[in-house]
Amino acid sequence: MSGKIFWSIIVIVITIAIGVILTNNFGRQSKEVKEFKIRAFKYGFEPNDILIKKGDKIKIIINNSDILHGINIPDLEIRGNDMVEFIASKQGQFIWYCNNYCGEGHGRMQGKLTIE
Ligand SMILES: [Cu+2]
Repeated sequence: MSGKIFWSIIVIVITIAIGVILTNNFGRQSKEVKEFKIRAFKYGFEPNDILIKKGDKIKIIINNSDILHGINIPDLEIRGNDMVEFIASKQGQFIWYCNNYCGEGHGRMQGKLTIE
């Protein structure tokens, strides 16, 4: 291999590596995670109303303050007991429910997620 070809390959590899690093860093900055903390209790959520924007990267931490509840958003196919993470993919209003049967008021446990 001639020296010219060798150094050309080195330059190409370094250029690609720099490109990958820059892309990853900018990607991270534009997708900052928006974090919410929700307390779940018999029989409700606090807060029970969340407003976010389409494209937001969301993390909801669920504090099950008495027994296990969790969150289930059927329209978005999102569910979890202690935490849910997702990207808000479509606009609309979505009701979330309790993810685990927790007593006679389980069916009343609701919250509303609005994606603008
Ligand atoms: Cu519950």
